[in-house]
Amino acid sequence: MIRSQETLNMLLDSISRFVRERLVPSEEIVAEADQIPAGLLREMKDLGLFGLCLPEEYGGLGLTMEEEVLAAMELGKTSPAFRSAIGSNNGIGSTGIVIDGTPAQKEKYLPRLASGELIGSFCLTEPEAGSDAASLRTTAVRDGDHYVLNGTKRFITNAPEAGLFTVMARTDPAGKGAGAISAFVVEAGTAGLSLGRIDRKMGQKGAHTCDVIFENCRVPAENLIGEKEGVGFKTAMKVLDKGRLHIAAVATGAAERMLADALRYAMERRQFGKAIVEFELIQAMLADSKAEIYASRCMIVDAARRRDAGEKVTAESSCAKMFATEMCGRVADRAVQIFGGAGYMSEYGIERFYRDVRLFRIYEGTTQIQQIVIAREMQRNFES
Ligand code: COS
Repeated sequence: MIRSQETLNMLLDSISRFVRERLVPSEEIVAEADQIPAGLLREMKDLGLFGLCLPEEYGGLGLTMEEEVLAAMELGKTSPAFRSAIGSNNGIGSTGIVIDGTPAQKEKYLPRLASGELIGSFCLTEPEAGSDAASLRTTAVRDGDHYVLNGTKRFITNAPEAGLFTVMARTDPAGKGAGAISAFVVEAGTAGLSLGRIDRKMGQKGAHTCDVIFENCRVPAENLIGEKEGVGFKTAMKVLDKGRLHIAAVATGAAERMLADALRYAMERRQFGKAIVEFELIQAMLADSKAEIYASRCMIVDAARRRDAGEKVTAESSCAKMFATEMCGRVADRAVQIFGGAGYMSEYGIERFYRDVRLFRIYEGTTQIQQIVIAREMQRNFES
């Protein structure tokens, strides 16, 4: 749902201009330094980018899902590290509190997440629990008016910068399944919480991940999200339903960017006496990419509208994530191919995108997990 087309156009224009004029020129510096300059982060805060999707009553812009995916497509048109910096505050690092938190939890944390003063992160994955998230082993044992957390979370995006962690842990250590899992908010600096060293990744330089380690970490009972035990896995899944749609939009924006770069190169690069864009085999790669991006946009906007209308979009969100991220991988591959030898060279930038976008098919659920989610929803909704 778009609340006001005029207001949204203004927002999308200002994001698009910021991406073009401030972020794109800094892509190489960020990749080299593995760090977004502090000045740029400040500008992102001033623009309100950390609170795009947080409710207006807590200082955010309160974007609807349809508005959010359109904004995410614009943000996707530059290095994914920039989107990642604001991604967890708008998504997995705050959504648990937004959808299932108590009024007091919202009051306490959302305004600071919306302003970017606090960085949020989402701790689900563990060394032995990746795709099989319900098998997580981190425990949270009640002790008076606290829970004591023990366990290790792995590959946690923005953890090195985070001030607040949404942590899924087992409140019934004897319970094996998803029903024994609860979600907590844990503040950085809590005794017993420590970080591993920053992971060295294939791409997305400037976006950081690391282990988050809990050793007898005492968390006040009031930090149990919704003050309800046993529903943390469902909270995590609902967070991912929304997050997957967002990632689909970011992947689509990245594909648009790579296609634009490939088209520009094909128009300028001359071989056999003419611009290579005149060759039909190049045209086929451009056309296939254009059509797939268009299909992806249509899917994402449809799923977003359904979510805004209150429909459960678990299957649609997974369809969009699977299609958009796989499509983005194909577009990245074709873009490198169109650039030819130059596509393999760092100075042209396209190889960096090729590595950066590889993660889209993995995080917030691999393509294979999306297939499982989609097929299960089909089975669930089957009427003979
Ligand atoms: N919304 C609300 N509830 C949901 C849900 C959703 N989208 N998906 C599952 N649930 C509920 C189920 O209804 C079930 O509840 P009941 O026991 O009351 O019926 C419970 O959660 C457990 O669900 P399920 O049995 O489907 O869990 P599984 O262990 O079989 O696995 C998958 C579910 C594989 C889909 C899940 O583990 C998953 O998404 N894995 C990937 C994790 C991931 O994306 N990690 C990326 C890192 S986070 S950036």
